[in-house]
Amino acid sequence: MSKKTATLNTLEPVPGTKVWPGLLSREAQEELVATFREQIAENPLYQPTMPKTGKPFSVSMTNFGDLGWVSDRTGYRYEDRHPATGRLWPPIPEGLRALWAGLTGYDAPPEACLLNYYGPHAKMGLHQDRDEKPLDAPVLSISLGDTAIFRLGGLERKGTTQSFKLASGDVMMLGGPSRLRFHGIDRILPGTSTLLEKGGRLNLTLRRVTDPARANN
Ligand code: MD6
Ligand code: FE
Repeated sequence: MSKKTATLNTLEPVPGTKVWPGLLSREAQEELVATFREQIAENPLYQPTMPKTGKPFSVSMTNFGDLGWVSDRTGYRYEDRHPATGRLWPPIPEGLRALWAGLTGYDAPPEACLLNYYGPHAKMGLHQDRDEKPLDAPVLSISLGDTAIFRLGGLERKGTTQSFKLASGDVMMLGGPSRLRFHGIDRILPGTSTLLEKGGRLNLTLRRVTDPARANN
């Protein structure tokens, strides 16, 4: 992936929440989409379901890396295989691993890269990312395609929230005191990007899942 960046402007709306608007060039975005396209036959998007209720998510998902985040009636967890194909997840694209190393400064590589696909009506409810062991590792998020309205709350579900837009090529991090902030996607703005032929939005989140300081966890 090209290292060329449109801007090195870093925004930090609250401590630990960092946004790099337009960090990925159009060329880098197209390269990522091409990589995902190549993988899609053997690593298809699937529709996960909510724990207990079995209600389908409006977002479809797949993963890259040693571990992938999955949800079904039995709960949320990380698994090394695709729930529908039974295959190991493909590796995290090199460009994304380099981005993680450059932006997080974390001393171990990411183990999971969750890919979320949003059609025109998809959204994601307010949630915390807390299925990972090392909470000192941030979660790094890359947005591709249509712009999304991202909602950022506090450390409790109730309480005040703010929202901001995430456009194609924007990179965002929840780390430090923001690592467990509630967040979600209110909606996407269809037709705001030409990156994906059929429209919609892709979001990638890179995570460290196991504690690098411990051999077996
Ligand atoms: C999304 N993002 O942008 C959903 N999680 O589609 C997330 O859930 C998220 O952007 C943890 C850290 C950053 C994120
Ligand atoms: Fe999240």
